[in-house]
Amino acid sequence: MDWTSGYVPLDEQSVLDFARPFLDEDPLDATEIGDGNLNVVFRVRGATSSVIVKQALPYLRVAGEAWPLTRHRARIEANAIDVHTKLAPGVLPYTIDFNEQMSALVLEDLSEHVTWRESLIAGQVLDGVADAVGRYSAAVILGTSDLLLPSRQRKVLRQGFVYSELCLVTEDLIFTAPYTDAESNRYDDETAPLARALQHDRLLRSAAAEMRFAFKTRDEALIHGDLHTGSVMSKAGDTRVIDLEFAFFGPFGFDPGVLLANLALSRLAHEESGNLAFCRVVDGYAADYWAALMDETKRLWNPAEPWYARFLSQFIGDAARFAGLEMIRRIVGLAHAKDIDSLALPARAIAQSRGISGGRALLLGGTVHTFEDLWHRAVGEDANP
Ligand code: SR1
Ligand code: MG
Repeated sequence: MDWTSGYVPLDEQSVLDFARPFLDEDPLDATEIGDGNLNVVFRVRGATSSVIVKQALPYLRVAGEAWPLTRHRARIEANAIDVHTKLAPGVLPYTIDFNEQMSALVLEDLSEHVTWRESLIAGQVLDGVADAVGRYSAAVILGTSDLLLPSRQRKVLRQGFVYSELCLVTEDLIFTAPYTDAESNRYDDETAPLARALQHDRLLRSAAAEMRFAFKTRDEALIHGDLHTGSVMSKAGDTRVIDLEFAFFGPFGFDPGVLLANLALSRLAHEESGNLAFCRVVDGYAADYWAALMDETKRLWNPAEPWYARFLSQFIGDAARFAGLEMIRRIVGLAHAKDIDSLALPARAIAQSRGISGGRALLLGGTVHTFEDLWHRAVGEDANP
């Protein structure tokens, strides 16, 4: 089959032929392993080697054909992997091929890695993961910003990553839907009164609108755009950041906010399950992530620059507010945090309520100036049980 003449959705059978040029062995078998909301992902294996084939569908997988999307996100992901790999070598998955017509990436198989989220849910410690992701965040944030990248180069790069269809999805799911009676919202009966109250919370709606405006207009850096703990995979000191289809030029604080929010939800889940020892691990992850981000920022940019302290202050303030929105939408919106959803009642309902309160405190509790303040607000009064 000629795989360059047009788009064909792959299945476990046809992907064998598609992937054969990259494996050169026989027999091959394939399994669809995608558990994300957007694409199909196949692992294709021979006796000695394997690859991942990730294909964009012309619609949002989690919503079905009723939510059409172009397949352009595959091109965005391929390009973003290239740019971020130059800035953070070894952190992104190695791209073996990109087939534009098929909207399919052929990627190295990280079969021995686990997602950070799954390891968090299992209570398994991954060494070095937070440090690696913190350094990655700093490298891509600073490296694609006007702080480090020469203007002319940046203007060209900027044109390749405009506000995309997936930015519209984020705009809707994080900044709008949770504060309206949107059909896409999903919440447990126990959480319904809190979820509905968000729709009438004028202060919160105003804060969400302000941050939505920041998300849409502040094209400060080529960010990952969906840096939750399911977008990180790790094994024995080798950490990778995956799923770059949401990449766009957005605000500095967005990626750190999303990441810290997902860690905070994990922390709440462990606390409500009574797993206090693992709470300390998650506290450590969050602190290590932020420390690595700051350390690498200092290394890449001149801390003697008079503007440096003010820059950092705005950075953490924004991260805190984006974190608040991410916490709330992972409880009442379309895409939930499995960390909390997998709890039994009543722990699940308590964690959900605390997640919403933490998000609200981050958005409305006054400007956050330090990481400790951010984390304390996110995980609540019982940060040190
Ligand atoms: C409909 S897509 C839902 C979510 O999945 C992605 O990973 C993003 O987080 C998005 O908001
Ligand atoms: Mg994803």
